[in-house]
Amino acid sequence: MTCTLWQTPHSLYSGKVRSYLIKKRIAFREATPSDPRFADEVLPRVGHNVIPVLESADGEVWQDTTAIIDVLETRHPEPAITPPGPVQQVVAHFLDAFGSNYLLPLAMHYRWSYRNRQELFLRTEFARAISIGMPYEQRLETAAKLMTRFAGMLGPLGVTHEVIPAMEAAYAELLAVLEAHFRVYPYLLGARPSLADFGMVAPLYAHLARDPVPAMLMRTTAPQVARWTERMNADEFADPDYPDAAADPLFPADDAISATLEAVLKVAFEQWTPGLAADAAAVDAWVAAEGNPPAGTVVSRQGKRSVHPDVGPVEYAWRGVTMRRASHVHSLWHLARAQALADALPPADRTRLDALLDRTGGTALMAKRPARVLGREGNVIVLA
Ligand SMILES: N[C@@H](CCC(=O)N[C@@H](CS)C(=O)NCC(=O)O)C(=O)O
Repeated sequence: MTCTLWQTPHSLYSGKVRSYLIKKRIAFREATPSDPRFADEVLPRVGHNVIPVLESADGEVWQDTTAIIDVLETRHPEPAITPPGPVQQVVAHFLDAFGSNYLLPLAMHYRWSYRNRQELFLRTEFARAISIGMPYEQRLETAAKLMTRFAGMLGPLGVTHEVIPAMEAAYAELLAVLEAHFRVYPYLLGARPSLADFGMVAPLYAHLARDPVPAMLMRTTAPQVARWTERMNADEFADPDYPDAAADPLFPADDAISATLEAVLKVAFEQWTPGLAADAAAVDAWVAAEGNPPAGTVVSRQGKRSVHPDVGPVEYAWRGVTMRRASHVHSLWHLARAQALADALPPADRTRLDALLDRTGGTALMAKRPARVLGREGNVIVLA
């Protein structure tokens, strides 16, 4: 039975699910939003305009990459993408949230701040989402209008001239530690792909490895990261760089986290903590301003359904600049999955996690959360 992935090749979150489906060897076909069935039959069941959407062979429809992977994992447990160690599992969930949320503004920056250097490429990519019923030139023109809508997201994401140098320096640091890691290991947790890889490949593939300007940067400064994005899109690979992984293609025993992955965690915690704290404070302020609304209330300004809702602006110091952007509620909901796993650890495992967090600067971030728990119902984030 074959499911359908509604996607486009240049869509950040589609890349996450595609990679997952490939690595799990789940049969799927791809379809694009230019097919009228998407607007007529699929989107009404999601509730708002978004990709990716996964449609099962018997017509069930799922949205949000996290929800899609959750449901598929219950139906296709093998090959395992969950490492056996409890600390490894927390790390995998953390990096899924980090890649899927924190890196979104950076990916959008490299796509849209350099739009004029990659215009034809982007028009060609966006045209695939546009009705095939019109002449190609007209599709390219229509694509340009759609692109202007997406480019307009840079402001709410906080990407301004003032902060771009700091963002680019932060990305260079991240690429450097990832490059060092992928010289030794084919995937983040070791020999096998996990949620960590699927979350990280979302921004690092569709935008940062495919769009011409960031692709040039990645390929020339972090070629092993570029190769990992390719590896994440193939069910098997034969790179001779990892003889140990070829000999033992399992997750590391004894809940081990490699030194090179610890270096990645250190960078990730350092870069994400201030923004995440600001997002948590924004949700607390919104809950108070709304009079502590009941469970089930949609967490979004004016209750508006949106792919990534916000509850008002945030402002915080970050790497020598002041970040000003819309709050990002989804980050908190996503990170809470890692936090819940950490909270449930038995004391001995918790002690080992705490030692890791202490070494990598992650204690504050893993403790940071809004006072109210966030849930997800009907494809939107709600108060639990
Ligand atoms: N958290 C969602 C994000 C999905 C998402 O942002 N999709 C983008 C394309 S990659 C989109 O459809 N955006 C439309 C919009 O923001 O209006 C997921 O994991 O699926």
